[in-house]
Amino acid sequence: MGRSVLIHLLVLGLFSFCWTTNANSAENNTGFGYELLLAKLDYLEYKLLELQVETKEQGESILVNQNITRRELMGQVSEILEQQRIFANHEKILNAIFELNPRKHPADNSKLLTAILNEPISDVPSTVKSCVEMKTNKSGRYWLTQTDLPKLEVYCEQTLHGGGWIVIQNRFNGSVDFFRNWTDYRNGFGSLDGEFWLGLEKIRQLTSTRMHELLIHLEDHAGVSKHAKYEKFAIGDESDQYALKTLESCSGTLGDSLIGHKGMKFTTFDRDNDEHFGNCASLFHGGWWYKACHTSNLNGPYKKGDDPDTMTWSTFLNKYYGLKVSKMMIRAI
Ligand SMILES: [Ca+2]
Repeated sequence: MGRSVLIHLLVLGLFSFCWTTNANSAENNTGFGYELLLAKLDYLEYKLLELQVETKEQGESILVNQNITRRELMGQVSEILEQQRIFANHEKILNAIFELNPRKHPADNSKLLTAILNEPISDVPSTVKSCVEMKTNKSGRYWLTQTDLPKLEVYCEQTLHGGGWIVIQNRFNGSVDFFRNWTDYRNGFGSLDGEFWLGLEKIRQLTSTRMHELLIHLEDHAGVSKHAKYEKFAIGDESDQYALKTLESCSGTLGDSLIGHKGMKFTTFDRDNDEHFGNCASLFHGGWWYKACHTSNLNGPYKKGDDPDTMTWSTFLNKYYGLKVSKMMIRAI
């Protein structure tokens, strides 16, 4: 705010200086006095530009450091807009004076400044230690910076079921193909802003460094939503084929269609770790902790119908049924 006050003083000084000089300008629009006026105008204009650029650089620096909340960012933007408004007034004064002797017009500088100020601010996700400990209920993308883990971008679900959830799987319109190979399921695929699978390696890192609970949120095509919550959830590492090693205490309205998969390794069409003589991922077109083969298939084909070869959870309606929405989330405990 100190900068705003300085800008006000500069503009007021300019205005008063111009006012006293205007009285003599009609008969004296050349010579040393007028040149002095132009020099001062140039100086003031330069200082305003300098302040605007400095403000923008400070804003960018804060973004790079990622230590700013969105609310604080909007405060910075408001300050820039206020300074832009002040500069617009300054430009009006300059225009009025230069009508006397248009040796130089400030329009070019003004255009430059407008271009700088209108430059879009990149949508950089904020940095948080965990979805649970953050102080906002705004769901979205965030960078997790846990001391014992590499920096990781995740989607935090902050409204459903009390919030604080890291979404590990999200499906709602079938736009992303989930019939993928081992590498894709290990590394993750899709977009955090849309449908996605976070990736087995990231899920392993998260659940092996801190205990997590698991929440399954499902909706059918009639708009009915149900959920299941497991108090403890963890998977093994890649040498263990990301086995579903911890799954405890199911509650909620969905029924438990995952417990039969506990202890099973993950299977994709190019890596058969299931107990079936064939490959369950090839038979049911997904990637899952298949046994021989499944009671749930949330990475299966996105389609309607009474069919185990769908995105399904058998205890939702006590039959295999293609669902509309599937969201799998974990939360640190
Ligand atoms: Ca098999």
